[in-house]
Amino acid sequence: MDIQQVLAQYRSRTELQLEQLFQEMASLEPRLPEAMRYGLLNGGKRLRPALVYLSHQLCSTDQPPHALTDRAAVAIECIHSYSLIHDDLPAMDDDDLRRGKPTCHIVFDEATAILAGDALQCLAFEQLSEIIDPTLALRQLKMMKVLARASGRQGMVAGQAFDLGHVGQPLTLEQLQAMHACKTGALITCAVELGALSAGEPEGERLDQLRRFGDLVGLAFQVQDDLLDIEGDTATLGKPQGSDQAQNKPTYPALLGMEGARSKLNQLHQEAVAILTGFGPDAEALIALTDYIVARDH
Ligand code: GRG
Repeated sequence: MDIQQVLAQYRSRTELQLEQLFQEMASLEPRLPEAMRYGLLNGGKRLRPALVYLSHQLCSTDQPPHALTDRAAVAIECIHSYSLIHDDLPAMDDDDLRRGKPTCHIVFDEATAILAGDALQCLAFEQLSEIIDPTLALRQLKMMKVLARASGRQGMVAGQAFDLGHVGQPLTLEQLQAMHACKTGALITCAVELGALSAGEPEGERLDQLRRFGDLVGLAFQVQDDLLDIEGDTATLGKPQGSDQAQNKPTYPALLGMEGARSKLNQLHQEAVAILTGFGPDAEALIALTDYIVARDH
């Protein structure tokens, strides 16, 4: 299986829908949709929508993704983009560049970037609440709840709050893991869950296994992100691996060393794939995406 090709196909499918959002969007203040569009459509690997689509495929082998799966893919990317726009703000990470381009608040201004993030968050729930077929309404309600919990005070926002509340403080491995499980992991698990729910997967052992798989991939994603950060610094700045950045920021390499972090990544990868293997041959594409996530180079 060529996972790059599969990813490209789902990336196009997602981006086509994201583009369409702005054709329908009349606004009192045109700078707002421009800033939202900039945050949403300035690149991005679209890994979370791919997880939605492939999880749907696993749970509904004989059906192509339907409108609800598309809505979930768009909704999760709206939440992800809002989080990146807000994370880059001076009050948070204060970054000037995102995906190699000036951040939203640099191109527009801080207030517009805050509002663009706010509006993207609302748009995510608007997308999921759009009635497609009355028989799907309960499924949609459940999906909105899953997305709200993953994004909010028990999920991504909680992880961000913990991170900002502990700047400069050493964290234990357990604290680091709990922070990332919320900050990045919750939305990744949510993507897997939304795909399965959009296929009508009922509560039970299979859905629990998929959630566990999502948790493992979410952590693996973060460990790889930490490793890429340090390898990037080594390549561009000539700093030795595991040097100042690794010691100042709470990261897996800072706590475990580069080799320890690689071994952690390997362990999470193997556990995640073992869960999917239990689903049989239908899990092939999701396994290929997992392999891609842990081996990605950006
Ligand atoms: C502001 C409420 C709020 C939350 C922000 C997700 C997050 C919380 C901050 C992002 C900080 C960050 C860069 C974390 C590392 C993991 C991560 C989310 C990387 C970006 O995700 P990718 O690689 O991004 O999927 P692309 O650009 O491909 O969309």
